[in-house]
Order: sequence, then C-alpha cells, then structure tokens
Amino acid sequence: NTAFKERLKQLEEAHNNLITRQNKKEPLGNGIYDRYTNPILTAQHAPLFWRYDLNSETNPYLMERIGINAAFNAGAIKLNGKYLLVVRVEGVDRKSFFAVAESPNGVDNFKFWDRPITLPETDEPDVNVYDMRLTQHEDGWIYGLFCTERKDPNAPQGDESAANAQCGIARTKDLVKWERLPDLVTNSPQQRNVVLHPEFVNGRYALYTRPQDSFIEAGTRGGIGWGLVDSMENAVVPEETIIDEKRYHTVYEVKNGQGPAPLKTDKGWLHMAHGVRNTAAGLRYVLYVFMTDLHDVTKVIHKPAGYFIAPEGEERVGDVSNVVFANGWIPEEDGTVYIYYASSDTRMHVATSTIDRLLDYAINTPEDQFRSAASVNRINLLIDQNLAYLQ
Ligand code: M1P
Repeated sequence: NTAFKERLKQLEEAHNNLITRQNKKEPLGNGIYDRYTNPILTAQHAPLFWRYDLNSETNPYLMERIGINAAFNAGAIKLNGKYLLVVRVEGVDRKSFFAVAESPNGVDNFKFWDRPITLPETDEPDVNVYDMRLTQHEDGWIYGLFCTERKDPNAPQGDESAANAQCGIARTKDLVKWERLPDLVTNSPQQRNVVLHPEFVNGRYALYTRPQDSFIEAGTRGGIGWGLVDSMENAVVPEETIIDEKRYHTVYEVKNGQGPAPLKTDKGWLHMAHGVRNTAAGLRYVLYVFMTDLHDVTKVIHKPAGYFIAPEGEERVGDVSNVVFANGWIPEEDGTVYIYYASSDTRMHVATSTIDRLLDYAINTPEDQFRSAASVNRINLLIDQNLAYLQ
C-alpha cells in the first residue's frame, strides 16, 4: 500500500542520512586529543531489517518489532584496512549482544554488518554479555574477553536483581566465526573488565583483571589486577596482584578497570582505563591514562593526575548518566590513535590523538599528589616557570 511504501522510503532515507553523515573534528581541543562533532554509532544505526518486519502483509503499520536501545562500549581492531568495532548493542529487552560495525576511515560512515555476532555459549548459558575487549595476540588469534552475567544462584528468594559477573572468553580470526572457550576462573567472587595482554610474558598469557566483592561494588577488592595463565583454553588465575589500586579522593576511588589492551611504545606500555568516583548524584565514570614499564608490565611508571576524558555536553546524559567508558582503540602505522569511547551507556564516539601526544601527556602531566595544597603548589610552580619564560 502507498502509506507503507512512503513510510518505508522515509525510514530508509533517514537511516541512510544518519549512517553516511560526515564527522568533523571539533575546533581547538586540548592539544592531547580531538573530539568529533557527532557520535559515531547510536541505537538508530542498527539496520532497519533488524528492527522492522518489512513485509506489508505481516506488518501493515510498518511498526518497529524489535527495538534497539543503545550502542556502546565497543572493542576495536583494524583488519584488512577497515576500522571494526565489536559493539555492545542493547535491545529494548535490556539484553546486550555483540555486533560488528565497520568504517572506511575510523571516524564516520560506521555501518553494522548484516547480522549480529552469533556467540557460542558454554554449558552454563549467559544471560547477558557485554564490553568485549579485543586483543590481537602474538599466538595468532584475536581474543574477545567480555563480561558474562548470570543471575546470582545465592540470591535470596524474591531478589530478582542480584547478579554474578564473570569473564567470558572467545576467539576468532575474522570476527565472523567465534570459538567459545571456558570462562576465566579466578578467586574473586565477581570479575569484570578483564583484558588479555597482547604478548606472552615468560611464555604465559597475561591478563588484566578486576576483582570485586559484589556485582556493583568493589568492596574490599578492586583495582586493576594482573595474573598469568598457561593456556587460554583453560584459563585459571590462582592469584591476582593489583598493579593499579583504587585510592581515596581520586577519580578512581570507588573502582577502576583496564580499558582496551595496552599499546606498546618505545617508552613503555600505554594504558587507558576507567575510574569511578562517588558523588551526591551517583557514580561518575571517567577515563584515565597510565604507563607501565616495557620490561616489567606490572610496574606503573607514569600516571597523570585526574581524568583524560570526562563526559561533556550531551555525553553527560543517557541511560546511565555521567559516564564515559572505553574498551577499544586503534593505533595506526603513522602514529595516529583512534580512541573509541561510549557516553552514558548510550552511544559511541571517537577522539583522535597520536602516540607522540599520548606519551607526552602521560610522561609530562603532573601526577596526583593527593592533597589540595600540593595541587596549588603545582600551579604556582607552572606560573613561576611561565613568568620567568615570558619575561
Ligand atoms: O554503567 C557504567 C558501567 O558500569 C560497569 O562498569 P564497572 O564494571 O566498572 O562498574 C559496566 O556495566 C559497564 O558496561 C558500564 O558502562
């Protein structure tokens, strides 16, 4: 019928305009990285044929049958010249799943592949899966480590929200076909934000972990942990050592977690992580950067004070407001780094920088000295240096 056809045409036009719109760098920036004007992925980027029954007989009103709520927290990798994100797509039913979105240039024209990822399961089915970190490991596989969430088996009767988070592991060569491996085993009751280090360490696989007491609260645990395993086919971390702790009155006082796999540079491993602090308005998630030693990956050698990226403008509002979260970045041969971050558990953005700039930031930004008076001293020192220089 004509109304159906007209509506379909309008939907197609709107979708096409959205997924082909160009992105521009925002002017000026802070010298460390550049933000871009538009989000790179939203719920509306999901293909129409995932959401609408396109048959006018069975869907005469051309109504959305399967709603998508959000597209966020994506892992990232460059393969065959394409910038690929493994996106956490969340339906209106609250279930997250993974889907690959591809761009020719890393900053716009992201388009979802035709089908979401079909992720094999273990004997214990996942209820919800999210936040995949991709690591191109030197063993030749691309690993995807993600959170698998299931109902807490010890939840008291009537408690329908207590959950258990563990680290699921899958591997692939092409992001199309995935092999599921057993979930990671650790001593922590809850485990999220686990990331595989890209190189062997003393012949073993190395994992960044995040032990937690409960689903939301780090409790007596927390911090970015580290553990070695002999095999990813049966990954057991008997003991985690904390390499980057949570600490009072910092942007990571409540909890923190490794972002994507770190980048190897000639000055050390470059890491991006998220830090969480408490406020009267709830938790605030920001991103921070630190570096570890090239020869001892567990040794933090530089750590700028405070946040690297915090939510700004429309980024501040969404399903879980006041959140930025990143689990993907792509380094280029020419030194460019594409930083993929999500805002407020709702949409994906890109920021660009370079390895040189990120190293300069990580090495030369003053570290947190944990007291207001020390912060004032740092500012006065800079003022003195500037006044002397400008004379
Ligand atoms: O809602 C904010 C974030 O909360 C969790 O992160 P963390 O494990 O550090 O608390 C995750 O659910 C993450 O996906 C989400 O963005």
